[in-house]
Amino acid sequence: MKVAVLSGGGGGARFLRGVVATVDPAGVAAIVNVGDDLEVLGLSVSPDLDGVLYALAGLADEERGWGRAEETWNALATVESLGGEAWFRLGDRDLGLHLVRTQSLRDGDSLSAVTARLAAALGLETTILPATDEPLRTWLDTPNGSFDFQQWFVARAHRDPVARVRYQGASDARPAPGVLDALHEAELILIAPSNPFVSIGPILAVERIRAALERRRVPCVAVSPLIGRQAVKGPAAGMLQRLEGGTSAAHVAQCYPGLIDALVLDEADAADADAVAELGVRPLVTKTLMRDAAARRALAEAALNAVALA
Ligand code: FO1
Repeated sequence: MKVAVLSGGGGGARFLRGVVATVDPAGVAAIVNVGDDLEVLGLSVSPDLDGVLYALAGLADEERGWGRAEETWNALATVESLGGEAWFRLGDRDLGLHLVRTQSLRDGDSLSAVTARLAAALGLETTILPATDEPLRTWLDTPNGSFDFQQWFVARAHRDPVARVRYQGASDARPAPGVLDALHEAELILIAPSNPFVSIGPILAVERIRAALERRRVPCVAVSPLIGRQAVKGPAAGMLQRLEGGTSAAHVAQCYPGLIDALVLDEADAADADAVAELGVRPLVTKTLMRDAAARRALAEAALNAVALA
């Protein structure tokens, strides 16, 4: 089965593990957010692409939710002791990937080409695509100023309330090679349980990706990132409250107007199912917490079957 999955890093990457455990990984294409990308210590870092690469390769630190398992921090300690930039923590193992990516980009390769090589080197059969090869950066406007994503998220611990999200460069950004093909060839499109504003939003801000979803001939199923109207981790609930006016599953569905046919929501949010249905989106209620491999797989199966079951 051919499946295209729009994804961010943390929850999206875990969900992708469930998807590739359920269908042939070679039939899966992950279209990944690059709005969080940044340069640190002269290195090009793509946190969500790396989250997906590490998760699918079984290298991710599941507890921390980002970076690699069994990480050490010697290089960072040296950076810190020398007065270098240490707010964004790059571990020793993680650094190796950023070195390879940075060199390839400096040699003129595109982000999608480098990512394909990294995925192959990690033995992955799944296609991993940045949403775009062009610069697209998420900015948050807050009462305390405007910050790029990682300044807001990491350096300021996403404490500043967000009044507006902007996707700098999105209007000129073209989908990376392979993205539109993956969407056109897919028998099913999934939107992972990632933050709608800062993980999925930047992908949908690429006009031709949004248009491909609007004109889809196959079902598109989103998975809500909320459980009991709260985020499992991160700022999704606060952002939904401020930017959509609430944290029900219906508010999640409203983030994807005309783009989804079904929404998978948690049992704790079952009371929201009718409001989701009123939006013309089929609700599918199940357990969505991905605490282990069996739970990841069960959630992926629910999403893959959401339309068939309805
Ligand atoms: N998140 C943090 O909260 N603090 C960090 O120091 C940090 C470093 C980091 C390094 C590499 C990487 O791939 C991700 C990293 N993240 C860190 C996570 C990242 O900021 C976000 O989780 C994602 O961008 C959101 O999807």
